[in-house]
Amino acid sequence: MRKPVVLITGAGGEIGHGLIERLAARRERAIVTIDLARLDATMAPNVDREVTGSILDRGLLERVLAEFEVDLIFHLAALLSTRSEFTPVTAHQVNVEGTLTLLEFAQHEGESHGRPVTFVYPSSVAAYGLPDLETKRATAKVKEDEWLQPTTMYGCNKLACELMGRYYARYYKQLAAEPSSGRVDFRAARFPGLISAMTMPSGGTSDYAPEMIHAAARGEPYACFVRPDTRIPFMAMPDGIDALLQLAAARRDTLRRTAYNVGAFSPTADEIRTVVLEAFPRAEITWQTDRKRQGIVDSWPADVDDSAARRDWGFAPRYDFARAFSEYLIPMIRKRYA
Ligand code: AKB
Repeated sequence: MRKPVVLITGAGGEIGHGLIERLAARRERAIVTIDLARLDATMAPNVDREVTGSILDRGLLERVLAEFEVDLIFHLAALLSTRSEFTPVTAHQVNVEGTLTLLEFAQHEGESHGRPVTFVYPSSVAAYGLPDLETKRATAKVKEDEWLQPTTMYGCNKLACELMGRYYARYYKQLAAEPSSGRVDFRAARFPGLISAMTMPSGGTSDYAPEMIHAAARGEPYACFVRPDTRIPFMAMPDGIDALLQLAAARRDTLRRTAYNVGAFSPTADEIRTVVLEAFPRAEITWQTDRKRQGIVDSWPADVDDSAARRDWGFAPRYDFARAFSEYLIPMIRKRYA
């Protein structure tokens, strides 16, 4: 009998780091990972099988299918927003075709063991696209079904994957020819910018916040690539991991949507600079706006309405802006660079 396992793609990235640590501590399922690169030495011992390769490699996925009974997937592999603008075709291949390949894999896996596979997908606020700053300022908290006109390739990819997931879930039963044929229990959380004390993101547009904090802690100058008044939602990484685990564990019949907003705090870049300077008074943080990256964050909402996630699966972030800095980011980052 094959034992149920959890499969994590893009496991070596920022979210994978925290997620593997938490899943390994729970010891509920064996952990199988897929990433293009080897996991770093601190993570590898927490994993039962580390597969090195691409999610676009169907042969590789077939070998995983043959060997393991995957009943839970965290599909984290993706190219982030700034990087996707430089290589939009590759972004589509990795972000959309990769997800489609994995949804098919999940469908086959579900058929082979007769139960739906829970497929947890980190979507993004990049799925939204507000037309101009005036509209952004007039829109306090965006709801899931509003302003879904993304302006970036990454945003288009995230929205496309949410819709493909919904298709594979056959969630809207009236549209499905055979309602019971859905073998993929797809669940997506639309994440804001995530800030981790332990790892640095790469290729994202919300990266200015973590970059500013880590540079200050390392005693390096930092030129912020967005205007001081730029406001988008953020979340501390531990709350992001909690959200994924809670969403994965939620009872299917309590979920009224396939994609949920999740948010925590929504400071301007200047407010972030102020708290960073309070913690690291010698930090040198200047402003050097990058027109393209500014355009991307200007199209993202200033904040999100996450009441559906709170109501349906009990989402409740532990860290607001003040606590994220005073109880998580500053102490952990100080320790990291000490
Ligand atoms: C990015 O900046 O691309 C990501 C995101 C908000 O999805 N951090």
